[in-house]
Amino acid sequence: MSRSWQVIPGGLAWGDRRFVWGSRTYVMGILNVTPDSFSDGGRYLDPGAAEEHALAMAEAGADVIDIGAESTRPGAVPVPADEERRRLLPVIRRLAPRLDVPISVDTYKAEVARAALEEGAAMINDVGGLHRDPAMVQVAAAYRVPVVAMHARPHGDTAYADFWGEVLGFLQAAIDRAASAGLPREMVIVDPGFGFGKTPEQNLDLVRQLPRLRVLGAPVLLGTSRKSTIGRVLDLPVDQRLEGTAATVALAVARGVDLVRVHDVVPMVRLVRMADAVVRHPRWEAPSPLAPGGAPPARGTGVIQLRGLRFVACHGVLPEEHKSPQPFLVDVDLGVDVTAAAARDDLSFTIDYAEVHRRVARILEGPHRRLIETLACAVADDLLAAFPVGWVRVRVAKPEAPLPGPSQGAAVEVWRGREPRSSWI
Ligand code: HH2
Repeated sequence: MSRSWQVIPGGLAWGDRRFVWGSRTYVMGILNVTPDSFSDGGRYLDPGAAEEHALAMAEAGADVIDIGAESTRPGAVPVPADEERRRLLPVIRRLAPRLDVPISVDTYKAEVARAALEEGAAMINDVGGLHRDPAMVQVAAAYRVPVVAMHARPHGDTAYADFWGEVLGFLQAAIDRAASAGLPREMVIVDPGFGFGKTPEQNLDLVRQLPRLRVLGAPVLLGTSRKSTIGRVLDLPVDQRLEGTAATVALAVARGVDLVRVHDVVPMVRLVRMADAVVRHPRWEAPSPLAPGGAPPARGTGVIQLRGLRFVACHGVLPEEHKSPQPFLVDVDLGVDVTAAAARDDLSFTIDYAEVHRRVARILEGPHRRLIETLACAVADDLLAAFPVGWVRVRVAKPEAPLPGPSQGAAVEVWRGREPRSSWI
């Protein structure tokens, strides 16, 4: 693997390719090197055909190529790791030097993921959600690559006591598992697993209530492409599900999805570009970092404000500040569209204050920092990465800062906005 991943403000970078969550929707193109995948089984078993198809998807605008060698469709015959490697590795070996986008390996087996990373894959897509093979997190952490953790239950096992509670709990556990293995939390992408142990109605609900995943503070991937729920709704066979897929992808973009996993890259890239132009185009200008404290954005659709979050900690430059805790006060402004939440009176369409507080606390109560500048920037970057906001403003105050004369302390305020629109078209 020649290029490495970096955590950047609001996202990830792979070499000079940037994935800034919230700035646009990223497209993962599917390449199944299987004889039996439900929609394209047998078409790309030949490494040459697979290579051509992957290059064509990248050329059409795919941001990631996801290569799988074991079908997950109901009734598929399990593939031993040896056979999976035999199908995958020649294709990855040919493609890695020729592709300018990262290759993701679609497997739930750690040993297969490791072999694929050795050949040049740069990401793992684990339909086992980091639960099925306990060694998967170690592989992701050792190679320091992003991993998609997908929620799944065995096909047909659809009797949930609490559907959303289980999906969110499962994905939160995957994030925690990755973090405790040493993989940066920012490198976990969550996927609710459309079509994996869910009824058609539950699958539709995943799309309908996609913003509920935001509580996890991780980028979200959704894979609806050509799936049987679409066939059930439209009563159409697998080769006629393009429009149904398009509807789900457009709705997912409107609900803030970060990546979509699709077979039909040409139409879906056009679709997400169009939908992004409507949805992500900032309806207000992010406030200029050069003019902090200025008037609120003229055309803003909303600002969520948290004031005076209080923490007691030992940050500071002076030796005595390392030993004696002192208070820190944090104010947060989040530029966010609140109209959908207001129209429905539904928390899942907006940002949960408690989650914001939890994230701020993790930084303020985290490792020692000398400067409140560092704290303010860390909080701002973290909130921008975690939530679908256009901009954030963070003020960190130290009311008892040791100053030479009487004072009300010191504070630092930072602003962060999404990238300018010109850089994401
Ligand atoms: N769906 C499939 C396979 N891998 N990975 C993620 N993260 N999310 C998904 O929804 C998902 C996935 C099934 O689709 P496909 O690869 O086309 O079919 P098959 O498993 O039959 O090869």
